[in-house]
Amino acid sequence: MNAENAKAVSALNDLGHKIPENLQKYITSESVVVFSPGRVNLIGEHVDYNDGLVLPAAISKTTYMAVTPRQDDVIHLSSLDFNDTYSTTVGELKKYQKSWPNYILGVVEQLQKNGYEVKGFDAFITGNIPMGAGLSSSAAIECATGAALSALFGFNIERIDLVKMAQKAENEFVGVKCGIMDQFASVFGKTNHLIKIDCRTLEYEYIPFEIDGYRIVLLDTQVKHSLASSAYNKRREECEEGAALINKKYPQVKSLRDATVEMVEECIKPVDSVVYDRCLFVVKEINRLITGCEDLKKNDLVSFGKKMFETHEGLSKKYEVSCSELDFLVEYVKDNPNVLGARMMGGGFGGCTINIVKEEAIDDLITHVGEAYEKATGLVMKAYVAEIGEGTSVVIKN
Ligand code: GAF
Repeated sequence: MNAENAKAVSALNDLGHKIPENLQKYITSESVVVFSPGRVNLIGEHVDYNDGLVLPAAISKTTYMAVTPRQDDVIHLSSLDFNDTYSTTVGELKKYQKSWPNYILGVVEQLQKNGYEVKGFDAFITGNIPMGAGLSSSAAIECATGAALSALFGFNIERIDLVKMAQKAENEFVGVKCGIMDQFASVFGKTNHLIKIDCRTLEYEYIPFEIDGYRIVLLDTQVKHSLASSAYNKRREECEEGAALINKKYPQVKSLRDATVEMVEECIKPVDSVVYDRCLFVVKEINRLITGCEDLKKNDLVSFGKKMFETHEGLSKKYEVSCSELDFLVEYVKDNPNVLGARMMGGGFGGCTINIVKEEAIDDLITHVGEAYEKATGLVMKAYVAEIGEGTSVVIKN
């Protein structure tokens, strides 16, 4: 590492961001180093791909990536945490069994499709985002790749275009038809702010997140059921089916964002009870986000917390993307006066619940829920207090 890099590393240390020691030895004078965070989402679940509004934030758990140019056309990928390496070439982007190299190669493919000439490079990645916990470690890898290669090869890509390419990489190369929320939150995150994103227009607004005396606590089920990505794609299809049914009678409805509860009742209920349940949840969730943001503006956390429980109920019973482990964690804290709100978060079928918890009650809560969870499921729960941090940043660029 040269003197400039050493300075950058120590400046980052001062900001509480450490370039992990295991990564430092791979940083040369030609390297670019970026970090890209995971995310939480306060409310607005499974609505991004229905053109709705969402309220995520980047967290201070991040992926770090160092990329260095090569003289040939080889792409060499190395995960320091998995102790795993993959090699391919810029002309032959293979899909692997393991998902992490695909997140990187999917972004390379998008760059190429958009006319950027990616040359050979070495990438080393490490990080501290819990895997499979629904905190979007995949989006973090995708966004890190876009930002790192843009800086390495001088593409100067706008942040919003990095977001779109990262999402497309997941849609097309990985095969998960995700919305835009995770990649947007990872790139646009801002310390101590939520991002209210309109997923149709991509306009966004930062909302200061001040919950005096309370913290966001993530309770991690430690499960990730295998049907997650196929069920996710199926939900998206069901929503599109529902929107098309409404569109026949109300042509102004292009997606569920434009629909009302009454339209869902009139046009979908008589036709398909499953699609009806899915769409009813989405339309109500979009409305819940709007009123939830008003609660936050008025600092009415009690009312906001109730909405989180309602969201969980809908995701579990109507949208059917929860699982017994997530339901257990939400049910267990429901009547606890120190917990204002709790719900499953992200795509579902495992991962974390997000909880708003009184600061002084956090330790006790984690102990008690953890014991009860282990007794009920035989699994050891994990818990994290989420700090809201910065979005994707290039931290070393020569
Ligand atoms: C996953 C997806 F990647 C997001 O786009 C979003 O749909 C979320 O599930 C559910 O709100 O994280």
